[in-house]
Amino acid sequence: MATAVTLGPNEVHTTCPRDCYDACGISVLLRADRPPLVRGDPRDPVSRGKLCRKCATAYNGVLLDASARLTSPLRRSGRKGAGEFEKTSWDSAIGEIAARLGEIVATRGSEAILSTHYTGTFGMIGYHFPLRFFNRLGATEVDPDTVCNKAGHAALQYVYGTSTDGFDPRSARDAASIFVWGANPSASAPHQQEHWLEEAPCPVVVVDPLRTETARAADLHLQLAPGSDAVLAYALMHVLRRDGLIDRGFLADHCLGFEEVEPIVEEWSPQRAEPITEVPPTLVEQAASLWAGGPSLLWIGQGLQRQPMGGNVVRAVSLLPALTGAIGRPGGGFLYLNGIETRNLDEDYLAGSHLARAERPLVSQMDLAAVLEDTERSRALFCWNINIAASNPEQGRLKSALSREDLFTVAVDLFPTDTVDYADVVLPAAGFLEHDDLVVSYFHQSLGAQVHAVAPLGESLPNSEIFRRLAREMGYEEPELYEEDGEILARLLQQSGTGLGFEELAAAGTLWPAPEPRLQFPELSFPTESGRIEIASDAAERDGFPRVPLPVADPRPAQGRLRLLSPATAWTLNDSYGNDPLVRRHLGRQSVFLNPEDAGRLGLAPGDVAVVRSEVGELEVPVAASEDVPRGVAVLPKGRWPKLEESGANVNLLNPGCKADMAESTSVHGIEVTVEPVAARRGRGDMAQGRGTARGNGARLAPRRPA
Ligand SMILES: Nc1nc2c(c(=O)[nH]1)N[C@H]1C(S)=C(S)[C@@H](COP(=O)(O)OP(=O)(O)OC[C@H]3O[C@@H](n4cnc5c(=O)[nH]c(N)nc54)[C@H](O)[C@@H]3O)O[C@H]1N2
Ligand SMILES: Nc1nc2c(c(=O)[nH]1)N[C@H]1C(S)=C(S)[C@@H](COP(=O)(O)OP(=O)(O)OC[C@H]3O[C@@H](n4cnc5c(=O)[nH]c(N)nc54)[C@H](O)[C@@H]3O)O[C@H]1N2
Ligand code: SF4
Ligand SMILES: [Mo]
Repeated sequence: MATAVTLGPNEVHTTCPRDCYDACGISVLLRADRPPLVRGDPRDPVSRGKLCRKCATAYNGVLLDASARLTSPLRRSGRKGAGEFEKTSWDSAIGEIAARLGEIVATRGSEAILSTHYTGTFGMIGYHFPLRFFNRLGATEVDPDTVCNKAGHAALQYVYGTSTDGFDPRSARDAASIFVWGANPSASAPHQQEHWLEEAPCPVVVVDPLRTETARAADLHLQLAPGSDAVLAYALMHVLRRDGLIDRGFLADHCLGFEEVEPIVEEWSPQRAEPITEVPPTLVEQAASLWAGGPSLLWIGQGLQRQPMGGNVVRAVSLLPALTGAIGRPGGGFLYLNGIETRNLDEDYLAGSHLARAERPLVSQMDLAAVLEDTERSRALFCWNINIAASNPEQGRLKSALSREDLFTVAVDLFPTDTVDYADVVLPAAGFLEHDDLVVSYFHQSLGAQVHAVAPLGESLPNSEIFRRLAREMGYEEPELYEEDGEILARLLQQSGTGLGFEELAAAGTLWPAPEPRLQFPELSFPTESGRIEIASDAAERDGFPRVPLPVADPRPAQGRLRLLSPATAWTLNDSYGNDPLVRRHLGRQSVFLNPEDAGRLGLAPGDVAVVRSEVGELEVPVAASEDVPRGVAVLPKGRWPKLEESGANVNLLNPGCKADMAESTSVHGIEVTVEPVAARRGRGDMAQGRGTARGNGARLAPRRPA
């Protein structure tokens, strides 16, 4: 399905490649003597003419502002972390990096070089091409997904054999209900909230401890205690079983091990679950009957699995579609992420997996600070597509490890982030408006062309060109390291089977290679060991997990402690745009949101400065009271640039980097903190100026879009 895009003169159609479900179609209007105007493309079926508020601001703000960007390679001139640099040339920067890497490979081995990266760009080339270089080099890989969603991937692989072959969102037209479990599209997928969910022809059920805008707009909100999702899933299954809504034929033909969970299902009535989940049994009954009203869609959020038992939780929740046989039917299924293979793209080709001469060591992002403290283990660090000093756990410890004089650090970014401040050599990356790439949404099963609209700012270069230059300087000979972007794009489009060239794709706008909604698991064969849906899993058992997901919840925080959640806000994309002046104005001061009752009990009035303390750090921030936050929970959203805060830190200063039960993955939504008034109530005066800092008890978690 293609929507023909007819461009006006001086207009370029492109696609947003950020780590976001939406992958919006964008129009760039080139104007004489003025910066280009970057807007949602009105002809694009995803953006429908409107970008999210953060990109509408930052794409016309810092993104093309040469004074905010890195525009030339830099060498460190001050102490580590000071952010003091002098300009250098590409040749000398690349020469220095290659020399240092060569020396480390010769003396310590390539494993002493670490590569940490994530989804700064999720353009296919910008994300994958540098991996060819690191595969050839044999560097230690800092496992990217462990900072985001790896527990959920691992869990779904046990149950369904895959986590990246989700439902086709277009199949909502045939769904009896949509469950959004632990995702907040009102912030993290704004166009899916505004279009897909609002236009869904069926009831929407949201499961989230917070009353987000998504929860407000839903037909039913199950506001559960954080960390109690597995128990809630069992209570729902209990009702389905009790009311004869289970598809026993489907279970017998396509699933393994229902008999092992059935006795547990029988035990966990909504009444028994309520003291743990805090969800009233009548709401569980309503939700179960909506789910079983026909094939239904389950959106498993990435936020859901960032908790101590995140893997168990996702295994438990993912049983719902199996129990009602909602798999392989239009309008039924689950979605975690739609991977690039659903568009037939070959990840191994893109990343040059075959270039690795031996298995590369893997380190969890949760262990990065510890590994960087170890002077034997780590001699050099590459940070690209990531801003670890803002987004990784153990912010204090990480920054001291990054201060090591003998840790040769290279940062590749668009902006002078906190991470860049610790680099020995800084390489300026070109932004997505400055080069071509291919964008593959992880929600819709669509493709979009990222088309260069303006020249790279200053001397900046796309990631791919930077790593081609490095490969050359290292003297590598493999041709894959030098493949040009145009060739890669042509090859990818060939793989996609659309029959289009890059220019044709650009002209087509957002394109769905499959004209009709794809069925999830149409053959009802699953890439598990047994070929069935594994409700009970030998593989999980071998890996040291229970055979079946268990109805367990995290213990409630001890007296005086609160569970800290730090989800996305609508105004930043992870830590990106935290430096945009307009974005910062809208965000207001970094604040901790509390339920008014908790705030009162703690002796805190809105605007008071509180000390939020965890086992690894403390942060002084003003308090905002909000009924959207349940009792026992504190919310301090992610997305701030530490160095731009008065405290010099963001919420990850409080993050001890504990791992979830599976895959060494983050459990950032499982942190416990205390919140106390700052003794002298200092700062009350400043607080009055803080914009966006909510006052009174009516504060909303999400600052509203200005008119
Ligand atoms: N407390 C808390 N912490 C969290 C989370 C949370 O929920 N709570 N969420 C976690 C999650 S889900 C994630 S994914 C991580 C994300 O954390 P990060 O990956 O650090 O976040 P981003 O801001 O998406 O992007 C990183 C950097 O990539 C740069 N960049 C953009 N485009 C390019 C490019 O083309 N080339 C290069 N070289 N750089 C580019 C951006 O300028 C930015 O500085 O944060 C995690 N941290
Ligand atoms: N505006 C914006 N958009 C983004 C991002 C961003 O930073 N800003 N980040 C992007 C990235 S990298 C990712 S990974 C995605 C993530 O997007 P989402 O999958 O939506 O994840 P989060 O925003 O971390 O959290 C979603 C919800 O999980 C809830 N949650 C926390 N603990 C629990 C729990 O125990 N149980 C349940 N049921 N829910 C819980 C939180 O309250 C929150 O409302 O968004 C992407 N889109
Ligand atoms: S970040 Fe997401 S919502 Fe914003 S423009 Fe990009 S794709 Fe659209
Ligand atoms: Mo993420």
